[in-house]
Amino acid sequence: MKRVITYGTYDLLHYGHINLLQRAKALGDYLIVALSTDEFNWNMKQKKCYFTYEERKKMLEALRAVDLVIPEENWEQKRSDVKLYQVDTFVMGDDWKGKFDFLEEEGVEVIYLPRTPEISTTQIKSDLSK
Ligand code: C2G
Repeated sequence: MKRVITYGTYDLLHYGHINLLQRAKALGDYLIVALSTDEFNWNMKQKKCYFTYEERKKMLEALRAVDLVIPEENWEQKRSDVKLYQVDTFVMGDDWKGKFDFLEEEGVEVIYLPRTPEISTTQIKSDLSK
């Protein structure tokens, strides 16, 4: 069983997120999403989510592509996560290209997938505020 992991905030879930998750799942058999907690988002990413962690987790768990959702609480946990969950492949959108190549030292395949153009949570918020 090939295990894939990806990380993110996934606020205001949209088709760009879905495209990423479906491509990530297609790279293996089991997809784990490490979902940024509200505290991590606010303290480390200065992101104020519209939906709480529990609400964002519930939406991801409803997706056929997603097998497990775990909390992302800090930047450092990736190295231990890939060991703990016996991950074969780490996937992120290519806005993160190069940032997580160190995980190859843990024997993990690191893949950056092209982002879906023209959609983002920030764009949605901006459009709705007009
Ligand atoms: N994404 C995408 N296309 C978009 C928007 C997002 O492919 N139009 C991808 C991002 O590249 C990321 C995932 O969807 O891989 C989740 O995006 P965010 O929720 O914005 O995640 P981010 O805030 O980048 O958090 O430790 C890593 C961080 O937690 C990543």
